[in-house]
Amino acid sequence: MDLSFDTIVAPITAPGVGAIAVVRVSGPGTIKIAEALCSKAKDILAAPRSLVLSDIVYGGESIDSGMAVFFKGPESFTGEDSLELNLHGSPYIVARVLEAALSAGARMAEPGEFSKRAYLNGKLDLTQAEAIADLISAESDAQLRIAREQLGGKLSSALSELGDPLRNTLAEIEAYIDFPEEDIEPEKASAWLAGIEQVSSQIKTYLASFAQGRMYREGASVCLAGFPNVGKSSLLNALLGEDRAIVTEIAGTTRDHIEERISIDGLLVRLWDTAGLFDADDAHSPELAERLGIERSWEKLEQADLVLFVAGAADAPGKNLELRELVASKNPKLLTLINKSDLLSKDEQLKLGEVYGSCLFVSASSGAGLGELRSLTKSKLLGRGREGVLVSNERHAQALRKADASLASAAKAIGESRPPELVALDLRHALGALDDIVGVTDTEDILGRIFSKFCIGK
Ligand SMILES: Nc1nc2c(ncn2[C@@H]2O[C@H](COP(=O)(O)OP(=O)(O)OP(=O)(O)O)[C@@H](O)[C@H]2O)c(=O)[nH]1
Ligand SMILES: [Mg+2]
Repeated sequence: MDLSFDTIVAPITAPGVGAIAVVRVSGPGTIKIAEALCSKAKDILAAPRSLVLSDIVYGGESIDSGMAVFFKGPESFTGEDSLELNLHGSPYIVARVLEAALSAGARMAEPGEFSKRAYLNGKLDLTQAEAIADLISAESDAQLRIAREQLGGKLSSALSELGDPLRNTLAEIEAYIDFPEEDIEPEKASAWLAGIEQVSSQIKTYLASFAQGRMYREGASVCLAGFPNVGKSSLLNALLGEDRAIVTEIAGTTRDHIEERISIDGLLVRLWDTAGLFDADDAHSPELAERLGIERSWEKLEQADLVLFVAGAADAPGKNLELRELVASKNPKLLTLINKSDLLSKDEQLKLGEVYGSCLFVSASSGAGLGELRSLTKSKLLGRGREGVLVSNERHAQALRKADASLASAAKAIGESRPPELVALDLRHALGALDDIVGVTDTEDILGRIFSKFCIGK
């Protein structure tokens, strides 16, 4: 890959007015740009990694004064010479400084281009670069924790360990290919098979963590569903702590679904309130908008990681039980809530609890049971909690699936005593898929896809 880069520039702080704004320059022309822009260029360049107060000059006049710092490559984020200018936080000053840098030979950086250079210069592997993007967009403790672990290299080191036994097996198989007159001893073949199966089972363990990892990284989706008027919107408001959804005593109040984000003990949850599901026997006949809303409710509840099926405490359970069965047939990950528990005595709750089986009594009005609802929701979503390496990114999961498919094919080839060349080919494919997770060697396409999701300046 061609590593001769040009010099790029971009603001690395958010746009808008602020106390300071930072503009970063990176590439082989950095020194020239520092000399063109900074009145104190000599001092700045003589003392890398130190802040030096300097005027920023353009067109013969000073346009700002700020703290400049020079990073001599490879001791910089990108691995190449870089300059960071801490300016007064005015979008106008930033625009002028960018103009000055462009006229001194830089070009505007693409989104994620600084990180892409850091990757191409070996400062970060791909999972770490992705972790930076995740870190910046984190909205919950769980997202932050998982991104920091990945940035620290936890995933990369687990994956490189995973490939080691395969590399050994491959070397042994290749030795047989080089000396085709020797027969493959049956013990050898079964040792290879055992090694491959061990790696495959580790890959499966990592893949099994993906359902949980995805929820940590992207948040989980939870759908409130049930008949009209049971208090779904009231529960959304109660969990959110604000009057977001309209609540009335009229059945069919919610038409279009509403999505709100809440944090449950550090886990980001996208909570969906939906239109009450239509009851075919009800005299109430929904109009078109309501019917369309109901169709969407079914779609949403099928997609959710968890359905909170809501029944009203004062309603007859028969129809609710039927509806719950139907909902469970679309999405079996379900928790039954009996809302409006404030209308029932303890005895009545006990009796109703027996009818519904496993369920939780809550009251959107009084707040009863909501704490338990939060903790049950989290444990239903995440199971036993997390341990070990967690795969949280779809790209990584896809590569692991690909590697495992190649291992299955290698194992099959050994089992059928196929030529060792075929086994070696499968193993190379598996190793290639694992390597792609931490660093691709030549695929601009993959790099483009990863880094274009970054923001400008990262
Ligand atoms: N007593 C009592 N009333 C409640 C409770 N929760 C909701 N309600 C009332 O039940 C009625 C319906 O509440 P909503 O939250 O609009 O019900 P919904 O399930 O969203 O209804 P649709 O949007 O029509 O499907 C309103 O009059 C609420 O005040 C509760 O916990 N206790
Ligand atoms: Mg509603």
